[in-house]
Amino acid sequence: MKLKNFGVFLIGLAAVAAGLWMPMPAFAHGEKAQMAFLRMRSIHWYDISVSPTQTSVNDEVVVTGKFRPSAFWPGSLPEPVVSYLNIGVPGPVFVRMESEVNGVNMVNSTSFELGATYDFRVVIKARVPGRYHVHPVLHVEHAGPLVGPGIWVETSGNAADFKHEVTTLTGNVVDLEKFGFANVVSWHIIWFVLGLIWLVYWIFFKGRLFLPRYRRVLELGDDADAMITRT
Ligand SMILES: [Cu+2]
Repeated sequence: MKLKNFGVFLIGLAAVAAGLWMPMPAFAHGEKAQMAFLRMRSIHWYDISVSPTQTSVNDEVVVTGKFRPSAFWPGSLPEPVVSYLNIGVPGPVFVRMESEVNGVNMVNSTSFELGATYDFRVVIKARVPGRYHVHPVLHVEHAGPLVGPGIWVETSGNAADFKHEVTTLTGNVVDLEKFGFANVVSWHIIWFVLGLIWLVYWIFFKGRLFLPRYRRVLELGDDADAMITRT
């Protein structure tokens, strides 16, 4: 075998080997690609703990840690005057049960001072099985979400087993997964039927109002080509 042919053979072998190599799924979802001024000068997150990281549907996961709105907050970013502590996960795979900042109930929005340190604790409950990156996140009005470090949590079990019931002050037990669902369905049906009647009326009884060109063709009959002019 000539040296050149041997080289081609080696490259071919390398290509086949590369094809056999199992590609790893991409894990990142943009958090590392955030602009430097967001990562270095907005919210500093530290001592973040997510526990447990192996869980099953209906189990609670506690997210704790500290954050400090930077004293060097960028001028181009609205300050956390109205901000909301939340958990960043892909979709409603957990529900939030409790949220507190410095030991104070914080299910609502609040204001944070630049340069101060805050201690937070959020309790979430596993809803959908899967492997999720759980981040603490601070939503700042006009600035958007500022995410903290993500920690993988693996939820096992069956989504159908998820229970989310609360007892009201009057003693009623309400299933928050289905509460008001019949209302949602009936209003959808009502508006869908009304919309359909409206469409049928204007299309079939008012002479195809949505299709002006079709109406014009009908009017002109054999002379429909007259619609097309050189100008
Ligand atoms: Cu993440």
